[in-house]
Amino acid sequence: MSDPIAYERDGDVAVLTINNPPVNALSQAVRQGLMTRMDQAEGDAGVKAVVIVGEGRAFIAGADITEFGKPPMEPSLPDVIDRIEASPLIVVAAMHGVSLGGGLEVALGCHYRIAVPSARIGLPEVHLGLIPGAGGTQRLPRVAGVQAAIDMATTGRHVKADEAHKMGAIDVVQDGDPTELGIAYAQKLLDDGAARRPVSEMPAPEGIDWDATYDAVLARGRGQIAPAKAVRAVQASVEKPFAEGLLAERDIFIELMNTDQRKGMIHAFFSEHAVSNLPELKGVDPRAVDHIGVIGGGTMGAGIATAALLSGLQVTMLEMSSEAGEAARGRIGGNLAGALKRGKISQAQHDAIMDKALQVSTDYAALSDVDLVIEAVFEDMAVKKQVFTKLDDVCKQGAILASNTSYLDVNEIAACTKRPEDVIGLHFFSPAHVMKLLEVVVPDKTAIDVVATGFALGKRLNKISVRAGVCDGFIGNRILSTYRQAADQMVMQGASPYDIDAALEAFGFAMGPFAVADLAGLDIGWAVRKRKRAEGTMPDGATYADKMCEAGNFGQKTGKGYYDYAAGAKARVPNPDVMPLIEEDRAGTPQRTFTADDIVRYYMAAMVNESAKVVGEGIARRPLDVDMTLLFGYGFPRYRGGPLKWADIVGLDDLLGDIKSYAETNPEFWAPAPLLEQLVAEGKTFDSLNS
Ligand code: T1G
Repeated sequence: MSDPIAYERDGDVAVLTINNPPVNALSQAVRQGLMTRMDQAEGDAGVKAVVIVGEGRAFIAGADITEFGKPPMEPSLPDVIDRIEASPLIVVAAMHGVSLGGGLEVALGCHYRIAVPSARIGLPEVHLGLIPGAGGTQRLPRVAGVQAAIDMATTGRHVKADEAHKMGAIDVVQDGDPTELGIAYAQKLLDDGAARRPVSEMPAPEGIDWDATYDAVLARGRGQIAPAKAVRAVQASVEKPFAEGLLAERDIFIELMNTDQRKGMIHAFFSEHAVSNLPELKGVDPRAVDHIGVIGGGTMGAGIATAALLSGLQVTMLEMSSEAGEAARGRIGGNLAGALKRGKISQAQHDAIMDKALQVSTDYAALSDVDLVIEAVFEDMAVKKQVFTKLDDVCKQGAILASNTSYLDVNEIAACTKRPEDVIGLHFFSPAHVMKLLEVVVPDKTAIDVVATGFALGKRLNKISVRAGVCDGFIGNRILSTYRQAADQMVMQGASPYDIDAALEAFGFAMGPFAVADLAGLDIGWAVRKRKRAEGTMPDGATYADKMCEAGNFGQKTGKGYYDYAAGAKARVPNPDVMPLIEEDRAGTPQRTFTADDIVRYYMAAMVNESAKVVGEGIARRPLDVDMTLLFGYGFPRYRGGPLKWADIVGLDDLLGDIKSYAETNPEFWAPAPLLEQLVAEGKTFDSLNS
């Protein structure tokens, strides 16, 4: 590749411009280029200062993540940064876009830093299961203080230029062209006789209560270790001389580089990008979507409308009455008020949305000009078919008709229209303007440009879009149904709901399945069981879960479910009425003890087995599609990468062995997935199917 670092002179100032699209990652060529160009500047007569600037949309987005897991290539980033800092010339970083991870570390290796107002800095390594590995935890405390450094290194959050300036990480914030700003600032420093200012020579900041900080960060990480390790690295910047602090940081970095959590989080990072980049959509132009219709202004419909409005789309909300329409407008207004309060939108944007972009109507004719319509009406096939029949009559040619159904057969819905090629499923997760996951459900006759439009809409709404085939529950809810049944099996065999929740929260879930059920409402499952018993697809006889509901225990919404919420949702005191009901139902079932590890293995075996069936049947395109679904829609812990990444790490042959042993007592539920058996037989991993 051509030299990624351009070299130019402007009077006494040499300008090094990094050009490594798309985000100036610090590849080996960039690192080598910086070393070479620093030598060139120092050998160039008359040069008294150097400016380092990024071409394109970023200063530097960080180390080149594609190099992770491969043998390290010289020069290392710490060596490059030490080389920059040791230069006898004054070195200025001119920053715009993002300066993240190694990018910020390069900037901190410079003697001065100038940035445009829209620039952002950050140390996001914890999102990759790592900590900064090129001096970030040693230099940032020296310019910004310990608290700011710990906040940034443990959360990975992006910090805007003005805040970075206030904390001392950036010296000057000024609007303009980054290169010109850098040259002018360097020239001013020379004119003022400013000295070089190596950060490593600045005094170490005051210490804090490190153990208390470590414990608090560890507890917040819910099993993820990198953030807490970052605290220890910052501690080294205070308690050790700079050179020894660098070594301490490097030791922690290398320790984390070899962890399963790093493997899981890097997998999540790349999968997050790959999941919406489907090969079959390459070169397919999506249809233009500027105006959408939403039918049904309940929580889900209002959330969908909110997400669309926040992305700049015009929305026509259709409800069945003016009162319902106004209630929908109120829900959307409430959602937008939250966005306003969080600074996501300005008051002017809020008012423009509510006064212009959002229209509410009770007349289907109002949808005659929409480019795409999403129905979010009652989950009943007859109702859906009525809606789609009307849409077929009213909507213009080329309009896309989408259902937000969470499990109904979208092929059957498409078949009731004269335009099945324009029908698709867009399954949002509640609250739709907050949850990142969008399942793009593709019926048999859907046109490829309609699929492309679904993904384009998902990107515009800042969603993680996953392609799903048509089956009961698509990807996420189908797998959820299976592992929830596994949890219920364990309850019948002797594990308490409380042990199960505790074991899975220790595994990394934010909430265990029974706490989640209390949050969602136990009456939802009760209604489904009653419907299925009425249809004859479920055996008669009330279970303990039914008896809980018959007693009015619906979970948080009634103050009691599996837990008693009298002391508040955080307390989660077990409801004493539950175990006696469970013990009644257990009668006749052989009992066994479950350790926390047993619980995780049983629960995860069910999740992995069903996931393998979903991939094997083509409902999900690749294992990574299942991983991203569970990460972004079901609270699976990100540092484990997803259920199928976790399975690869723990070993598929052991998992298959577990499943076969469970199948001895329940052969139908635990029938091994053919794909899992095939991978074990071939000695392959789920990851081998992700390319
Ligand atoms: N390395 C390699 N490729 C990267 C990359 C990186 N650091 N960051 C982004 N890309 C690719 C990405 O895969 C995608 O590729 C394209 O750029 C556009 O990304 C030593 C060890 C920078 C805020 O963690 O947060 O430094 O899919 O779609 O939404 O201490 O990417 O198009 O082929 O996300 O505008 C620390 C991770 C590394 C930054 C841009 N840095 N990246 O967001 O575009 S570790 C990070 C991001 C480190 C040092 C440590 C975002 C972004 P493709 P995109 P975007």
